[in-house]
Amino acid sequence: MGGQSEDYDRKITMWEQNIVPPRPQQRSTSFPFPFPLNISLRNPITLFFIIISIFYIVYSSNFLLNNEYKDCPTTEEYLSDLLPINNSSKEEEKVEFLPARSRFDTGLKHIVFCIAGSSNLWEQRKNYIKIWWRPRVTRGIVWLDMPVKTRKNEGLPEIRISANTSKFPYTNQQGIRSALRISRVVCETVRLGMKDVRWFVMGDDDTVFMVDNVARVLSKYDHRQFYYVGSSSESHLQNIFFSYAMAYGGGGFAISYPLAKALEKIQDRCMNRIVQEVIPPVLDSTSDQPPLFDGTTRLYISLICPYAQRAWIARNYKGLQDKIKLVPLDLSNRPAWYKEKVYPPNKVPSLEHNGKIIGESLDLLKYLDSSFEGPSLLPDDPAKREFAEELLLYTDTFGRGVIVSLKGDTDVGAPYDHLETALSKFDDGPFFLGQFSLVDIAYAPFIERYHPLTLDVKKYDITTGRPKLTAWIEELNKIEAYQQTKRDLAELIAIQKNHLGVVTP
Ligand SMILES: N[C@@H](CCC(=O)N[C@@H](CS)C(=O)NCC(=O)O)C(=O)O
Repeated sequence: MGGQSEDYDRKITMWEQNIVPPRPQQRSTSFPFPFPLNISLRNPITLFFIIISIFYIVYSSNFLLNNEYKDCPTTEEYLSDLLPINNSSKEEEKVEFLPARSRFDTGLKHIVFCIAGSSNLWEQRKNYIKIWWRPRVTRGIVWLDMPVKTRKNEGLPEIRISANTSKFPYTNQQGIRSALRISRVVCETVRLGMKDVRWFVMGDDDTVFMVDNVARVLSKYDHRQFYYVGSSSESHLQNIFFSYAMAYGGGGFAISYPLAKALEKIQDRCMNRIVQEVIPPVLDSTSDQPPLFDGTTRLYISLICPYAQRAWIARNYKGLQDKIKLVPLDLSNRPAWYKEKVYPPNKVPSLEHNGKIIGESLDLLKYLDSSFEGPSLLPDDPAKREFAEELLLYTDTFGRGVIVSLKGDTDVGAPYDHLETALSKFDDGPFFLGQFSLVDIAYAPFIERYHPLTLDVKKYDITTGRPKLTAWIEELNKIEAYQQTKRDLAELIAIQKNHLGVVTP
């Protein structure tokens, strides 16, 4: 005790020796804090920290105040949003809604671990898995990008190779493409059809699970309902970028069986849908020409041209975002090299492919469909193909009819009546040929402009009394390939009015 108190005294002495007499307080530019902090607002570093602190406080209070924890939607509510309308009468497709119980007999045998790993880190990362994995007790799969060397009796889960995800568009320049593969590990595990599964637990290859704890926590939740259990990331930045209201693979998260089954049905479709393409910069007369015929396929467009939009929609619909590079041009300040070296007609769209340049939007639709993979833009039915030709031919007549009516006194409705009749020909879908096709693509950019333009200039709504056309517009707007090509409508209308020389009355 005596030794300790001497030590304490010595420390006190040292502290006392270090006390510096307070400096005289600066006037006006210092905060009047009751402690000797010399904070000057003129100091840029101090200002920087104050601004950052204000941002932080505002951000955090916003998060805390607006983070209302509403009652979780029921499984039925979730299902109605997530699943396509299901007319099927199959019994097994129906989800049962059972009364809630307070605790369930969920054990380790009901849990399947879905581990996302990578082949190049496998030799180190597998040691993390060995810490928690219990051979013949825990169930699960490690999903890798490529095969790795394995040894017998290593006490590790089964290794499988993830499916190829190159067909999915990926345009996040800050991200890494492997995120697509990793996001699919739960769905890929669901597809294995393992028996008696209540929960799928996703984790990274360096996540260490306390497996008994996992089972104990999950037994609190009704595995027959939709549940997604986990926690926000330990990284503040991740939460800010993505969301505080989501769980991350680093700490692992669990998905109940019915939710995993529902997600498995829609995830790939969602991945095709939600990726917003980053459009490359628009090239003008000051821009260098991109290399010509270097093996890259390029679609030269203008972001506001309806003809170019046709080819752009077709490229997106066929899922060719990675294969066909967009080259947007500023037509009002066009680069001279475009006419001289790329496309002498000097119009957009044009496609650079296999050492040649192809132009004319309607020809391009057919070319894109026949020369590239992806969903077909024309049905096989010869009657539908014949009707497609007829409607493609009509595009010019239609355009002329609309323009004449906008500028003069001819019947505004006549061109749309023609479309309404055409849309009634096939009743196996809301589109011109029943299912979505290149005919819809040919008309879409023009209706997009003419609909509001006619309303503005002629006070005439083209959808009134035309249920087929109304439904067509509604369904068209749900097509992501088209959505992604839409620009600011007010700007498009202003351009059209200027181009046609029409004014709002
Ligand atoms: N018939 C062409 C028309 C293309 C077209 O007129 N594009 C306009 C832009 S919307 C253009 O390039 N105009 C430039 C010009 O005429 O000099 C097609 O269908 O591709």
